[in-house]
Amino acid sequence: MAESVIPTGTDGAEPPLDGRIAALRDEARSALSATRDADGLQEWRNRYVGRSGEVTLLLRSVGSLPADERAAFGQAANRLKNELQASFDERESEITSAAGPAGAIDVTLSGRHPIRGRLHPITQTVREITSAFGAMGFQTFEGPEVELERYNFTAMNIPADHPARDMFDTFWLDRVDEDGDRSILLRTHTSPMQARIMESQEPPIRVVIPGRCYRYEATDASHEWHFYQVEVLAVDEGITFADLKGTLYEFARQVFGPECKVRFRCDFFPFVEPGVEMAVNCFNCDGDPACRICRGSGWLEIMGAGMVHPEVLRRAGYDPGRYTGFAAGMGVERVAMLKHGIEDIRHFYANDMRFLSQF
Ligand code: FA5
Repeated sequence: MAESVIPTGTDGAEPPLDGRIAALRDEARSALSATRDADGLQEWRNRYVGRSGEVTLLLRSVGSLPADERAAFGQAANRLKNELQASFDERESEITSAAGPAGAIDVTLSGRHPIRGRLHPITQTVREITSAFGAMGFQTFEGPEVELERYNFTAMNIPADHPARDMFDTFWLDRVDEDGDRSILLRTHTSPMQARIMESQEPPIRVVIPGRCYRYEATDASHEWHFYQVEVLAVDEGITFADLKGTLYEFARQVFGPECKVRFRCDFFPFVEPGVEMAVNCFNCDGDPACRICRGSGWLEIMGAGMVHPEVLRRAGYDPGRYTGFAAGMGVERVAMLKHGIEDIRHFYANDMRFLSQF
């Protein structure tokens, strides 16, 4: 038994048994009233009533006493144990209620940092593209992803059975109209919004339309079966090919920086005449034949563009003799890949936080 707990007489002799119990009671009580928090309570419990506590040891010592003293001492030690346990419970509830209703909350602990969300890199790129055009006076519109065949194809000068429909491998919805033709699809490009905008507004028109598109194609490093495009449309009197070049070049400088170079080459789309593809210089090389990104050409195509076909204007109810316009459709993932040097489009939709948290 610890000397500090069981006082001995001044002459070194053991005090009487009930004196030892009384001394331990006094000491334990005053230690209990000095406790201030949960840690202090735990420490007290270990010291007095825990498995190796003073009272427990006292009880264990009963067996070593002379037989005629055991019963009285054992009862007194048990009483002490129960009494101290009751005092402990009381003190514990005093301390807990003094800590306030939340009890266990320690307001001095530092908080946990919440995980901050961020915009997906494609959303960031869409916003960057639309704000570059916004600075040139273009308004942003959105439209349906589930589209009517007549907007996706017919209004864009791609009638049924036109070979140009092969350019767009299409996801059709399982619905046929009264002629037995399929009439609803997941839009293959944002160009149908040209027709929707033109039938609802009069020129002058300057709009950009971001949105998701779907194509029934195999995926690879630069192709996804779903991807974003931003459509650009300007229609007014006197719009020329020079406006198309100037606007798209300015967009490229805004998004890729003032050193960016662009290249226009002839291309075919049934809804523009003439049609072009626009490419920007490769971020990875300067025409290195071994470059995996541009395959040695030094250029990366990011959009199709051209002067709005007179037939598309006519179908929309505009007079092609009076109005002209230009249109473009760019791949947002391709723009993001160029800007950030990303080699594989599939990273964007793999939901890997190691990739996404870089943006
Ligand atoms: C079109 O979709 C035309 N509607 C673009 C257009 C609009 C031309 C207005 C003229 C006037 P194209 O199929 O080339 O064109 O697609 C345009 C861009 O979308 C491509 O340059 C590319 O950046 C992106 N794109 C096309 N297919 C995919 C795909 N499977 N995965 C990722 N991006 C794609």
